[in-house]
Amino acid sequence: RNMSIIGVPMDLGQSRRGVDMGPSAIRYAGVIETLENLKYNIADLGDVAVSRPDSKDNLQEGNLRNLKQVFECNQTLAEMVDEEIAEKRFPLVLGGDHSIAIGTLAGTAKHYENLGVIWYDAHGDLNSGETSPSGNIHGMPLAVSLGIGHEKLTNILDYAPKVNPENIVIVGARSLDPGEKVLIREQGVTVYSMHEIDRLGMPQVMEESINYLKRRTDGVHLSLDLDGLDPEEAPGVGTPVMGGLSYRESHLAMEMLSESDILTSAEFVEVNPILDDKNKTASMAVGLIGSLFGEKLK
Ligand code: DIR
Ligand code: MN
Ligand code: MN
Ligand code: MN
Repeated sequence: RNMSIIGVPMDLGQSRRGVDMGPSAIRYAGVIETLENLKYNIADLGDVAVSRPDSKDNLQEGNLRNLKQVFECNQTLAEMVDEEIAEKRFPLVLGGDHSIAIGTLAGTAKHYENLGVIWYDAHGDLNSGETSPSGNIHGMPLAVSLGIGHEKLTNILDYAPKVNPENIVIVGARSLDPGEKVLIREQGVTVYSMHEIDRLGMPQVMEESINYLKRRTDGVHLSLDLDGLDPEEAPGVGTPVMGGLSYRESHLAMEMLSESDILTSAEFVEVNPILDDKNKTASMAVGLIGSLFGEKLK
């Protein structure tokens, strides 16, 4: 099993510096060793270049902070992911803030008629320049993949939309902006918020999600924002929201995904070592990656 690891040291899609060190923190926590022990043949492609903004608070056209730099980086990332999939290598992308999902999805969705997406996150990331309260592009990547947002971003690799809204399942949501709620209703995105997860339990939520996506998609991407987990357990994130998923629930979710064998690409984002407690959140990401790729007590 061939896998390519791509680091994306991007912190310009949001307002707290330090998340650009996420890829190093996750590597330091042992991601390569963990996957090699699971018999993956790993190519670590290193980190995508991210250019620096001219000024600190760079709100550019249409309420999009650092649009130019975020666009350029995602363009490069999309080309790399595209190439790895073409060479039959599983792409595992390490962030960086969640704006990098724009590039990952652009490079991935090209290869599938009907790509499914599991968005594991406290947030919906369904804003556009018009609805965003922050101007931060990390709150927009899922909307961009639906073809909603700035044309520069929606048209990366010259096609749009990347994903059908009915092929998206959001897990762990507990902080949705008004415009995001409208979009979810209008577009038919499936959402398991913390309310549903508490009522149904993670086993049923994952079973339903997996069966649903299995029926209607020909590939599934997992986009896991570490802020989906509870900040008491995963403190190293820029936009913590209390009342989140536990480490145990998340492990179970990864193990069920592993057993289902539906995933065709994955990314782990928003680890900010500056805000972390002794690299705990990066270690948690590595633990989840281990479970996702088959580490289980036999
Ligand atoms: C908020 C926060 N909805 C925004 N989004 C975050 O700025 O659009 N996404 N933190 O992960
Ligand atoms: Mn996110
Ligand atoms: Mn497609
Ligand atoms: Mn989030």
